[in-house]
Amino acid sequence: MKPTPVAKQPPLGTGRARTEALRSLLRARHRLLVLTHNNPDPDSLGGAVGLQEFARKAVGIDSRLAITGKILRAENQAMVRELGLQMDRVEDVNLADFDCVALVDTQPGFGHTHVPPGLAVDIVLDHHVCPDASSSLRDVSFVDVRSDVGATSSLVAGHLLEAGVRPSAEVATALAYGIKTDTADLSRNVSDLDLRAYDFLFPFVDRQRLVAITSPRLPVAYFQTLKDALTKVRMYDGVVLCSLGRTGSAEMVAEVADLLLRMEGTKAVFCGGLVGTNYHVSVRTEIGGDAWRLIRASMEGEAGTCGGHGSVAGGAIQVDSADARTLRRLERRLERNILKAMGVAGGNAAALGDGDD
Ligand SMILES: [Mn+2]
Repeated sequence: MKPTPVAKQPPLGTGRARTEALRSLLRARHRLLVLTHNNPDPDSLGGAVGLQEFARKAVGIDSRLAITGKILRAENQAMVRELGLQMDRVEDVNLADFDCVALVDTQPGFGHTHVPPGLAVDIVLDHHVCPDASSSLRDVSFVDVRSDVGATSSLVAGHLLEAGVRPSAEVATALAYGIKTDTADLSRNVSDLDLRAYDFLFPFVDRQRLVAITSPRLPVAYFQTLKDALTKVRMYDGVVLCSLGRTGSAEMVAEVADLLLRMEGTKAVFCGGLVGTNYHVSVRTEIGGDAWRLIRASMEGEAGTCGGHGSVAGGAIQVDSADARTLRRLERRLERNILKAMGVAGGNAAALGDGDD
């Protein structure tokens, strides 16, 4: 399909004007392809199926969701299963079938995002900040990037609300779960839009299925990884560092970081783990902290990419060789940088259990 040319949208104003701009762009198209970042998380999946609902109910056009990587966390797998979310792998999709492409919860050029070469992106809906983003957004017709909003799912729910669309139970539950995970149950990085979006969705949410998604059974390997991670925790004054060494997925790095932030007295958590030849990093800070500043400071001089908002940030560093020595050196550099950025003197880290008799 040949895309119908659409004039570049003027700078977007209020919520209603944004929604109208999105609707008029989609009206000129026939079939939408929705993409997320690699290994999609609940917010990107929620935002993606929410945009599909918008395309279907506010505009009347058909769409497909296509992903790269895997659905990793047990909760995310439960989300796909419980809500019957339909998606293809990007490599299995015939790109010529689509005349409109949307990126949800990410932007062109982000390190954890694969857009097939030559595929032009028409729509970007996201809430991350990235220094290299502006140049890659130049050719995108509809850009809705709001870094003050806690979840991309909230942006998308806002468009459904503005357009008067009643979401299905599946879509509403997916969007609500996306908001819940990215805002830690509406406790961090929460904007007025996140609250309004959640209120709007709540009457449509299938609470039974939401609980099934939130508390799924976990594989034994999960507990093994957690046990290993806890033995490697290093605690400084208010700063908790943890290396998972070689690990199965970047999601586990993020999950351990979330868990450690709950430790009393913790102001910031820095967690890392090597997956293949990528060293994944997750940074979490107390509410009001700036995880984005910390991750940038820690990754100074390293070959990698990072993104984040408010008290949550993540990144990945490419390592030339995945041997133990290289890993140790990298971790030492990162540790030095983050302690410096936090204004904490290094040298005397405590391990979990150090205080026991
Ligand atoms: Mn998100």
